[in-house]
Amino acid sequence: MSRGIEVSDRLKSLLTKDARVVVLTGAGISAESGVPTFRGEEGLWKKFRPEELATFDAFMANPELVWEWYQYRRKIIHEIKPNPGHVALVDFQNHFDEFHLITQNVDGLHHQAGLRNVVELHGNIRKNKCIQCGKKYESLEETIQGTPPECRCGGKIRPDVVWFGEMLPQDAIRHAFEVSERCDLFFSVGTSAVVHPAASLPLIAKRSGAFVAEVNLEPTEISHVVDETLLGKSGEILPYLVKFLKCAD
Ligand code: BJW
Ligand code: ZN
Repeated sequence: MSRGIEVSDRLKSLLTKDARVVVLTGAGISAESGVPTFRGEEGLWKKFRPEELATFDAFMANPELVWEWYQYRRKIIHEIKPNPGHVALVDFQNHFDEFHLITQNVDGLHHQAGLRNVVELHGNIRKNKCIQCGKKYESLEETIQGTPPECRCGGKIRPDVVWFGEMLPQDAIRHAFEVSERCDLFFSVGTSAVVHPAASLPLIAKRSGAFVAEVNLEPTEISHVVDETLLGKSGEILPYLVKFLKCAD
C-alpha cells in the first residue's frame, strides 16, 4: 500500500548508486514479523521492568527468571520470518556501492533476509556466553543443562546480548561511528532513538553533513533534528523507497 507515503524530491535525488548509505534499525522493523518492541503500548517494557531483566545485576539476582524470559523470546523469534522491510534493505545493499546496516536488534532477521555484514550493536539472542570464562556458545548442546545452563568452568551461561550498563562490542560501535561520520545518507528505521550510544549515530551523521531520514510509526526523540520523517510501517515505506532506487540508476 503506497498510497499516502510522501517522499521529498530531495530524498529521491539522493538515492543514487554512488551515495554512501547507512541504515540503523531498531525493534520496529521486526514488529511486522511478530517480534514485540520494547517501548510503546504493546512493548515488552509494559509487562516487564528493564532493570529486572536486562541488566547483569538482574541476571545475578534471579538467573532463572532472566533465562526463562530469553527462552520465551527465542521461541517467538524461532517461529517468525523476515518481512518486506527486511527484504527491501537487501535491495538497498545491492543498489548502493557503499552500504552499511547497523542494527540494535538481536533477532538475526536481517541476516536471515540475506543481508551481508550486519553490524549487531546489542549482540544476538541466538548466541550465548559464559559469565566466568567468556566462552561463546552457538549451541547449548556442549553446556551442562540447567536454568540457566552452566559452562564446563562452572560459570553460568547468559545470552550474548548487551544489557544496560554494559559496553557494546568495541569493533561494532567503532565501525558504526566511523561510517556514520562519513555517509551521505542516513536512515533511522523503527527505533525510538532513546538508547545510547546507538541513538547518537543519526545525530553524528547529521552533524557530519549527511541527510538524515527516519522511518517510524510516530515521531521520535530525534524527529526535530532529522531532515525528513516518513511516518508509517517500515514494511511499507522501505519497499516503496526501493522503487526510487531503480529509477535513480
Ligand atoms: C515501527 C513499527 C513499524 C513499531 N514500522 N516503526 C547517554 C545518555 C543517557 C543514558 C546513557 C547514555 N549513554 C549510555 C547510557 C545508558 C544506557 C541508555 O541509553 N539508557 C537510556 C535508556 C537512558 N545505555 C547503555 O547502558 C548501553 N551501554 C553503554 O552505554 O555502555 C557504556 C557505559 C557503561 C556503563 C555506564 C555508562 C556507559 C547499553 C544499552 C543496551 C541496550 N540493551 C537492550 C536490550 C538488548 C537485549 C535484549 O533484547 O533483551 O537493547 S534495551 C532495548 O532497547 C534493546 C534495543 O536494542 C534498545 C533500543 O530499542 P529500540 O530498538 O529503539 O526499540 P523501541 O521499542 O524503543 O522502539 C521501537 C520503535 O519502533 C518505536 O519508535 C515505534 O514507534 C516503532 N515502530 N512498529 C516502523 N511497523
Ligand atoms: Zn566458562
